[in-house]
Amino acid sequence: MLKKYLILSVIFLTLLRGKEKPEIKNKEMCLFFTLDTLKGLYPEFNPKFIPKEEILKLNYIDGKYYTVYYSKEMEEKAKYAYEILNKGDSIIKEITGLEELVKFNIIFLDTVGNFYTDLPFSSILTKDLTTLDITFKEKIFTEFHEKIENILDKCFELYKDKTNRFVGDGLAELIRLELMALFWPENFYRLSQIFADCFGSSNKVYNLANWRIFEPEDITFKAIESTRLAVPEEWKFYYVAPYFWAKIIDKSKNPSLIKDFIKELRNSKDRSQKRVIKILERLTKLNIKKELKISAEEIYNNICKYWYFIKVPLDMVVIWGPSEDSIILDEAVNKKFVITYPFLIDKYEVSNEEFCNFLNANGNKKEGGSYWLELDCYPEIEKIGNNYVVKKGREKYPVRWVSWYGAKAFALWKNKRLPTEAEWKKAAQGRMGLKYSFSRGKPEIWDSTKCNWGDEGKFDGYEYTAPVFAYEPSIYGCYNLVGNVMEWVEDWYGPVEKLPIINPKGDSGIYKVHVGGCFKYKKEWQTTYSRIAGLPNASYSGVGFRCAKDLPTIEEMKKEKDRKIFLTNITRL
Ligand SMILES: [Ca+2]
Ligand SMILES: [Ca+2]
Repeated sequence: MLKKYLILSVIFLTLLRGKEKPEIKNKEMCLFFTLDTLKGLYPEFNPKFIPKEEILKLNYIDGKYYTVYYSKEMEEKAKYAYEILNKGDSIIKEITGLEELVKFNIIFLDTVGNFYTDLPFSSILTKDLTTLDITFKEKIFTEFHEKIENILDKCFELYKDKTNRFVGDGLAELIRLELMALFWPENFYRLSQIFADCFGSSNKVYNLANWRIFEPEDITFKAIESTRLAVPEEWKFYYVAPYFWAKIIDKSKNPSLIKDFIKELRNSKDRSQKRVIKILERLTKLNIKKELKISAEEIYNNICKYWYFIKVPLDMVVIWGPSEDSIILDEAVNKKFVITYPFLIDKYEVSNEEFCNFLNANGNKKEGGSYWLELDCYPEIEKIGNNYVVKKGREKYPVRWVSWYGAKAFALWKNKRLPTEAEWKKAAQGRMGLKYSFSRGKPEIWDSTKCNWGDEGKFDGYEYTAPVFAYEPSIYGCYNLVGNVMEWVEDWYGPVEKLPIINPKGDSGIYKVHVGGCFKYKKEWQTTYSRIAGLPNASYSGVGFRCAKDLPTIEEMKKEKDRKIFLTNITRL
């Protein structure tokens, strides 16, 4: 999550830094200045404009800090934003020791919950980026990051030294994380997915001393698109820098290190990186140059000391389920559903190799009158003596001819579960309710080369199944949701009309559901809505599965003794 709105912040930072700041005459002007600026930057951007007379105002209690402009339907969110920003200021002061903070004069909420301030780094959601999962709360917390950057820049001109990013961005992120932990603990572990992506399989060493500022030409919308799949090197420092700060505060055993550091910096005319390192070395008695080199392995193994992060298994992704995102279970019925909780889902369909390991550990048992795997029909796995063996070359292809019972047993053995139909469809349809899981946004166009369907190998490259990692992944990073093999889900097959709208689950029937089209079927079946009924003890040549898993709750994570929210000396509200 973090990377997404950091990307937005940095785009703004870079795009706006070079621009001359127009004079703001009054608050009304400021409101329209903000939106006009956005429109100027992005001609495509067309937020819902609210007629002036319908705009309501919420003034800060002392009239000192904020005016929130909002439309009637946004009242609750406006109050929430106001409360958080107000209390957040006192925490920022506590951590930094800065008496004077850069103020927001104005906050504007548009009718879809986008959030702007009169700071030049105001966060937005553009039309191009509507597929990003940026929730209202996250937008508010982004403001803290930007606010700290503003303060450090204004008070200390820290960004003048372009190699000095670890000071400003690192501190801003550290403080932002603290605020999130306080105000939003139930979602605080969201950043975990980024850490898994960035650091989980890397032995790279990041040197924060080399972190340079972005130049405007570095940022293109194309680059943003690609960051959904791979985080560029530069972005990774946004995760390394707050870790650096947390670690040196911890190692120096000085909880007021930030305060002391800022005080020293204020008294110093030289604010170069060299000077900053010297100050930190004196205050911490640590070799800061050495501490600025942080390996991926170190951060991945130790990040949980400082924040409530979960480590996402490398073969799974997190699917976030904010309530405003809707999905369609059945195209014919066209009723919309929502999932309100986050969960984990496998990136890949379960492979022959994995299922073979399961059979070798547990045997091929009978359940519901049938074997978990129908070996008589399935030439890709065979039993030789007491062992189950995959036909050479077919290891990474999806397992098929598995009964629903077999899929369920495998999931339990892996300490996972089957996804519900709604969860699978949420993973496939994303925020925009996509028809094809290979789409990157709307409008959607069928592409016969983007998934494995029943084309007899003419276009998509595979006549039968394709390896589980074939083709480009979905917007959430899952492979072959649509196509390759259809996939068993947890639900019993029943009328979609009768399901509850929130977190639906088909809990009665005779048949189980499998979803998503397969290599045997025509293109009409290769959609995120498609569903077929199958007896749980039956197995099919075109049906496999993938697994899902619950995320740990914050209470469960608190039980792990090495986790702590870092700056525990902060006055709690
Ligand atoms: Ca094919
Ligand atoms: Ca599939």
